[in-house]
Amino acid sequence: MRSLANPYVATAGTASIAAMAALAALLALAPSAQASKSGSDGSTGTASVFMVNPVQSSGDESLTDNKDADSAVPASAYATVQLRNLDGSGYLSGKWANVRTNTGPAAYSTSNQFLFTRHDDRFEQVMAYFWVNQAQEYLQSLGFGSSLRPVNMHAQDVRIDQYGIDNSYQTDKQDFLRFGKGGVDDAEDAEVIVHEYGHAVHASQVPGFGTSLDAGSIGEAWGDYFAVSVGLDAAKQYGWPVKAEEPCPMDWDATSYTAAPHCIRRFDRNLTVETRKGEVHYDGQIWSQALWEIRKGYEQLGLGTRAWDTTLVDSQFDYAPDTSFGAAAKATYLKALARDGQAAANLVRDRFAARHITF
Ligand SMILES: [Ca+2]
Ligand SMILES: [Ca+2]
Ligand SMILES: [Ca+2]
Ligand SMILES: [Zn+2]
Repeated sequence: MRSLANPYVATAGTASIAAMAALAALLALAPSAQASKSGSDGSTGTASVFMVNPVQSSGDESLTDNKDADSAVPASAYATVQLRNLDGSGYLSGKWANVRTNTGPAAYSTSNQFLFTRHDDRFEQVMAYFWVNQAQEYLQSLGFGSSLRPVNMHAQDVRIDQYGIDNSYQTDKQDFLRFGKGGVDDAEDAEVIVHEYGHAVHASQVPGFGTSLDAGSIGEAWGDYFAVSVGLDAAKQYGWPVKAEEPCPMDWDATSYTAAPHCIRRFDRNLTVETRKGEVHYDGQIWSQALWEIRKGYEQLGLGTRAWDTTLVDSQFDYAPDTSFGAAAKATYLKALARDGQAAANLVRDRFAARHITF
């Protein structure tokens, strides 16, 4: 194994990753005890995660998966973070996320210490727990579940799976998110995790959402936008670097299938309803560009991105399961008018109109 500087904590500066992994493995061997050491009630823990993803935090577009090798990603791509809302069982389950695995052992720690690197399958379990919790905390910080209606405010089931192809998905019927391992393991990129969580958000707001081409496209667009927004908010919260383009979802997962700069999709392709292809991910870029430009407009109006995200999420309650672009844009306009005033509403109308979405 190539020797790397320790990415975790200052007090363990001389330990190798191999030694840390061995320690972590020992900690995982005692499934009878209850987690109790960190936090008065065992609800908090310590974890190693990517700062959204290694490409976004480093700006290094030349990083590649290299068959899941630890050496493919510098130690500086990891941050040590607090895990919150754990249930005290020692597993990665808690108030807002329950992580299960069909590949490798379930992460377990009697002291809620989850310090793994990417080659260890438990790293993706940790990423999934941290980022699902982070996304729910973000929604709650906007008022959802207190001053506003709750949004997917329950323990979301998540599976890490040896799913063969490079795909992850959310299924409404069984209500779990599933992350595969094609190319870069999907759950190594927070923007993949939060994108999928975005589908669960829509499903919780409007049961059965996504039955028309437009609604399906809105679902993909929202997932991409939400992934970027939650990641940027987390970067601000924790002081993490953002060295890649902001409107770029899944910079790390996309190294397997895009040329640099690696973005699975973009918010600046100037697509309109006339240039759509009838495929929800592609056509979603029509909608996500409007969402991104409205975000920028809210900043210019002095309202800020959090106000826009609040308005956007609140408006989504009003989208029909088979909505058209026009009807959803109108619902968003009306919510912006009610919450943020005429200038904000005009901005919403204009940015959708620029994509040829009118009402
Ligand atoms: Ca991995
Ligand atoms: Ca992948
Ligand atoms: Ca990104
Ligand atoms: Zn999707």
